[in-house]
Amino acid sequence: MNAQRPQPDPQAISAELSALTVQSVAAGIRRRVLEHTLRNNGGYLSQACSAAEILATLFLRVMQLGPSTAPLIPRPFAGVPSQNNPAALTGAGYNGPRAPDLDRFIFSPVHYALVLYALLIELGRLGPDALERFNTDGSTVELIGAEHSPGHEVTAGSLGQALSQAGGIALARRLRGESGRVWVFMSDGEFQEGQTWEAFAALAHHHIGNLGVYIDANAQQCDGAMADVMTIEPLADRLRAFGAEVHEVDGHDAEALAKPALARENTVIRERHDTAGQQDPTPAAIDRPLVVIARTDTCRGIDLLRERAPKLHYLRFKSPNEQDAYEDLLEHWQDLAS
Ligand SMILES: Cc1ncc(C[n+]2csc(CCOP(=O)(O)OP(=O)(O)O)c2C)c(N)n1
Repeated sequence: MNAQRPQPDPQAISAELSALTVQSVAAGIRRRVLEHTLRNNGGYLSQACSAAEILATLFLRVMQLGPSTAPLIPRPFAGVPSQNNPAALTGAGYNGPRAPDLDRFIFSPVHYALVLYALLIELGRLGPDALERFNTDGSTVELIGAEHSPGHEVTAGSLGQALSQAGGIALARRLRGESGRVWVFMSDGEFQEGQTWEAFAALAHHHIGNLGVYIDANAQQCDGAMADVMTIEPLADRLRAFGAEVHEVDGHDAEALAKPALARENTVIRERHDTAGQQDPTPAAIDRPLVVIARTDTCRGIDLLRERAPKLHYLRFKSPNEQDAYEDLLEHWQDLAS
């Protein structure tokens, strides 16, 4: 029973959390996803390699989030939301409370769910034991995340849907005069989807400036390299043509990842200041979405994966020898990190 577990010391936890850096959290994500992949003979490991710094930067440097309001061990699935099901929950509480001045996080490529859970654990927002419920019947800790899964706010298992939902949320926030922004994490495969481009057209039409998108441009998809299946390039030019402010950065460089968002925040603060006393000093002063294309490496931090490139979408060990090589890597993880 939970009541019998030794209770963690809140002071020790808060000291530990304040020492976190993007690099330490990213390394923790990769190690945790590797460990889980070994335990389950399968996992979305290359997504941890590509996205670790992006997600860590969003949570540590970019988004304004309050402390988690959700339990360390997630509640079981309580049914889909409906008028008749007041018990239904989303996993957004792990990203903090909903408040007018706080940001909202929308997680789109939900096959990356394990990477998000690992991040939440590294940040102390989710208990490590939560992964024991991963992909089991009745659990919200889904293999393919859904709106009830920790850190998730919307259901987006069919790729390319979450941006449209996030755009609606951002528009509603602007209409209410809320200063909090909406941040969306997307994969590059989603830019092969028509709905993504419809969403950008709508963002441009409604002059949505309180929304930012970070793309894990890892150049891979299920069947191999994006360029071989169906290219999305030139992505930056295409997004600019759809009215977005676009930055292309090294997706493993925390400073480069945070810079466009921090620069925009300074502009918003300046504009709020300039318009003080006038009627509508909201983030609508900036009238276009921010997009950060994070160019990433699917094998970052785990070179062993390169032996499988470009088929890296889901790692399942092909032989005991291969599994042993990854076990060995995990065993020596600390030595590699130091
Ligand atoms: C609309 C839709 N089509 C196909 C799928 C199946 N699917 C799941 S993950 C994935 C890979 C897409 O590539 P990307 O999103 O770039 O992810 P990565 O390969 O980097 O993990 C696909 C095709 C899906 N979930 N939704």
